[in-house]
Amino acid sequence: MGKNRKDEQLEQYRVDDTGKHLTTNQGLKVAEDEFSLKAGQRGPTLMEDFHFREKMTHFDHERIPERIVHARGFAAHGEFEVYESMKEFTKAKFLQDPLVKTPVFVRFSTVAGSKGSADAVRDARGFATKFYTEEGNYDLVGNNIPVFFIQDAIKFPDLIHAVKPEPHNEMPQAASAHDTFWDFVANNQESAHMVMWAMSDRAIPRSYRMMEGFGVHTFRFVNEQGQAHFVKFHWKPVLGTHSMVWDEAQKVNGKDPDFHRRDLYEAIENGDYPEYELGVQLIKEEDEFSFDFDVLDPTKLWPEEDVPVKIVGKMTLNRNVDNVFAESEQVAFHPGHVVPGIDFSNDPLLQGRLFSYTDTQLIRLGGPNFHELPINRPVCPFHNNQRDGYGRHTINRGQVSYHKNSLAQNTPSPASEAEGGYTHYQEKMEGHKVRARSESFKDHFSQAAMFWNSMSAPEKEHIKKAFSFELGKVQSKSVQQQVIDMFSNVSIELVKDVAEAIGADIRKQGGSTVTKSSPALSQENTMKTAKTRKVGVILGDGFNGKDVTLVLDQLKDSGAQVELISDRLGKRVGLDEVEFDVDHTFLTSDSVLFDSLYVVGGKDVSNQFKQQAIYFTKEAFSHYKPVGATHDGMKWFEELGIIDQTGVVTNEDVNNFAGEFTHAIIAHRHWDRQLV
Ligand code: HDD
Repeated sequence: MGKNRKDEQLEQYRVDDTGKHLTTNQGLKVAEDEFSLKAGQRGPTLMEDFHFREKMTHFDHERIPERIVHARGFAAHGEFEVYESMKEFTKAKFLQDPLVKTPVFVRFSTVAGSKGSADAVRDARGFATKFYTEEGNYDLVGNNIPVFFIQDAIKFPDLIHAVKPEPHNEMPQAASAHDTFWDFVANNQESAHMVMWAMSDRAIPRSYRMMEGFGVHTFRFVNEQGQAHFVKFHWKPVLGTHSMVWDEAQKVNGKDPDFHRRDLYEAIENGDYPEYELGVQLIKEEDEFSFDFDVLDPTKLWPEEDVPVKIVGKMTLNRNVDNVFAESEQVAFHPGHVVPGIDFSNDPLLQGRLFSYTDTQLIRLGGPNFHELPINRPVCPFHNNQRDGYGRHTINRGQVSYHKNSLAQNTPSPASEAEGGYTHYQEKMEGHKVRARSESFKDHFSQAAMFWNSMSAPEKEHIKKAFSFELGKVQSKSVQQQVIDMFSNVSIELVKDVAEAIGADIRKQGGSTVTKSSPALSQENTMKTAKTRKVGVILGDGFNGKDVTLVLDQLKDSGAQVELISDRLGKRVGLDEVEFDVDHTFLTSDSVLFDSLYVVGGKDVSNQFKQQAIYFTKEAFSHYKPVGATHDGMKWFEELGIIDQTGVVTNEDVNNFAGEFTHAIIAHRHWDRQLV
């Protein structure tokens, strides 16, 4: 793979210390790095020890403040290409030429948890993309949920105070299942729609590679002629949108708190590059008022069946970072980083974000020169009269640092529009200075009900369970009841079971009158494939090597990833002397770390081995995962009493088995199951 422009730029900052002498930061070679300088072997350390002082001081200052939200994240490099010119709608250069590959850096994150929190929590996920374009950096700072909790940025500190651990005891970590969050929800009912998403499967994605991304706000595309369209941005994962189940997610957080970052990192290392198509929904300026929602309201989506998503390009993530701190931690995103052809709307949430992001980098990255950090530098030149400040790298030459001037021929000079100068869309504005919210923002429940209507039966079941879990953790009876009252406006079918689970009452009848649904919102209708699905193969000594090899080869041909689990590491030997290297033991892995299990067993396995295999199978089965067995595994499935259930594949003919099992894997989960 050739280096793209960003990669080339980063190269000049990369350092490899291997094989080099140890030096101080001043370049002085160090003769000794184990003993501080002392007055006598048993004496006190001397102030004079510059090496000790420098090493310790640097260490003492290693930590920077974590992000106030989205602290837990993981990022990767990649490229974006447009499929066809978007000239009709926008003049943004990176959206014109299909031959141009624009370098990108994407950071995925959870929202509420601290930097060291677990990955598989119930939360929205951040999906922030920095495009290093020829015209400057463009940041699309989105989430995996297309709407937001609040309609005005002034409420963001309140929302985050409510969802973060409670201040008197700093609990719970990375969870919304506590009183203050639900108190906020019940008393800020604009949150209804996003809460529905947050209680749905969307909030526990299977992988960062299998979740959608959304710009959330309405932005503007502006073309060469100055014509504007309202636009909403979508990322559609090529592998489809898939989730875990809640019990599984909670266990994953114990078995592998790094589950999502490991998944992304390993996929890229294996060459299974995550891909996402960029989609846009476009609404003409003159149609601004043609919808039953306000296009400026960030708690509303544009149903894809009404405003189709036009797929315009593809992003491929193909390189892991060299250093997580230098790149993923120091990257600074900002919805206000735009390029000509992309402009804002008056969405009051977006407008407030335009202030917050630079402000937060000042404290987080320690001053106004964070744009000079390697990961944040544009790949195009940048020139202005800004000077100095902590950590300045650039050595600006010359006498002049002001505009206008004559000593430097009035340069750096503003560029005309034709020369690529950014001009703001000339929207006509008029109005009174008011602290208010538009009447058109006041319907909080119609789209929440549409979301509910759009869910498949299992998805509805999961939402009920999520509400029951979260509210079940709330201590205040009053808050629990208020939430039931609030969501009675969405669906009585939903709140009935939840109220019963938490001992609350249904005090409002009626539910919503909205019957509309949007099939695009259900994950049931997503792309399904076996590609990159992890199959755990349970086998011990004495297996049938020929048969197992055939099955594993077919699974690999389908794109699935096969990993071997046994009672100990090392080689397992088949009856026909076929050998396999074991990847994990029952101790070091767990069924929750796999998409499916293929249980083979072996003639020479112990009873304990069998019990472990059954335990793994039972858990995978209870998470609706495809499970398959041949040989000894079939007997164990019979013992478990799961043979006739959906997504349970057994077949003595290994050829048929491989085909059927692959189909079961493609289905992702088998909801139609009686749990044993
Ligand atoms: Fe935000 C980080 C996404 C509303 C203020 N936000 C942040 C990140 C993402 C989002 C993905 C992490 C970027 C990274 O990986 O470094 N935020 C959103 C979306 C929102 C949203 C999709 C609603 C549509 N955010 C929002 C509001 C405000 C902020 C209303 C404040 C007015 N967000 C911030 C922040 C953060 C941030 C405090 C923390 C770290 C950072 O910016 O760089 O400024």
